Amino acid sequence: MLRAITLAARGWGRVHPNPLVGALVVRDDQVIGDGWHAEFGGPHAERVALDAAGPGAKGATLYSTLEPCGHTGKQPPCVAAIVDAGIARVVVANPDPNPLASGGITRLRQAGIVVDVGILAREAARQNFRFLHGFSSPQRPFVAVKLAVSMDGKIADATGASRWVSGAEARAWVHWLRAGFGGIAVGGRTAVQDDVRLTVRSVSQPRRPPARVVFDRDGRVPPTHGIFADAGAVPVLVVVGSQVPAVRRADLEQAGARVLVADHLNVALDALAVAGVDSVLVEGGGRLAGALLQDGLVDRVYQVQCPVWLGPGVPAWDGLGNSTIETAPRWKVMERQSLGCDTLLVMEP
Ligand code: AOF
Ligand code: ZN
Repeated sequence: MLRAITLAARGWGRVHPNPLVGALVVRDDQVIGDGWHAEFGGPHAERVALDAAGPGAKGATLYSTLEPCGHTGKQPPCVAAIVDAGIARVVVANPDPNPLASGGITRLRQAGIVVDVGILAREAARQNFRFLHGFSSPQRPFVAVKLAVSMDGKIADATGASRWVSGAEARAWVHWLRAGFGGIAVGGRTAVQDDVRLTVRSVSQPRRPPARVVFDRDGRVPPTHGIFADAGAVPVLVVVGSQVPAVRRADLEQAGARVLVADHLNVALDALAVAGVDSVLVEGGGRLAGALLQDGLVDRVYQVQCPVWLGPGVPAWDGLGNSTIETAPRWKVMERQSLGCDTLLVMEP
């Protein structure tokens, strides 16, 4: 199943709003076919794996990271392909929450196939967060915060310079990560200080480029900012507080931005969901990260830990309230990974 999850990752940035899915056909402990969902609307992972396995699939086991579909959508039902191939057993990580497609497990069992559900369910769900979140909590986006942090907990030096706290590998990885989100966000201060573009600049391009989002409560980002240059091609949403004058909002709109008005972060997130941003990767600054964490609005943290000391500088998670060792929020590390000289920690509450 771990191998199927690894295969599913190849669809990152290409399959949404459909799921990331990987599948394997295994016979006598040998993988005789594998597949993944590579492109939205394209062949499903299970069918690709069955096609690769050919007639050897008869009596074999199929592993899939998601319940095989029982419906005809843009693709024919995987359940029919599995039954036709003579598969004896199906191992599934997660049931499919999509009411149109679900019911596959029941139908496989009715056809006399042994089905085991829940193998590496949490790992597969973590990978498919965007698809699953869309069914469980569509009223607000999935919120991940990504920060590159020094040994002493800073994301920029005392002058505000953050280029580059992390190394080249980590920076390339961030562009890959961006491709899997519906929006990439920063606070207003960071947008100005770092002159951000928030585009995906990597070899593999997302099917739809993520929207750029600036949480700019005080209306700091000038309408002349470079982020608006290509606002026609990749949307820019600016969330301002209600005290920002209407003329400033009009100027931002004139520059190509879509302006949302919200005085609280949770309201801002709801407004983003209404605007079609289903998931957002927040890349700073420290105050926005701290405020989101403090308000319990963060679903996942990608923290890139970097072997550098910045001394006085910009704190990573600014403005958190007092806590003691006993009461401090303590999260689970779900993944650790080397990114060149840096270390990625993926954390969840
Ligand atoms: C995928 N890829 O590998 C699997 C999916 O419109 P369709 O026919 O592509 O069906 C999409 C639904 O099928 C999707 O939302 C999910 O519920 C189910 N399984 N979808 O795109 C796959 N296995
Ligand atoms: Zn299918």
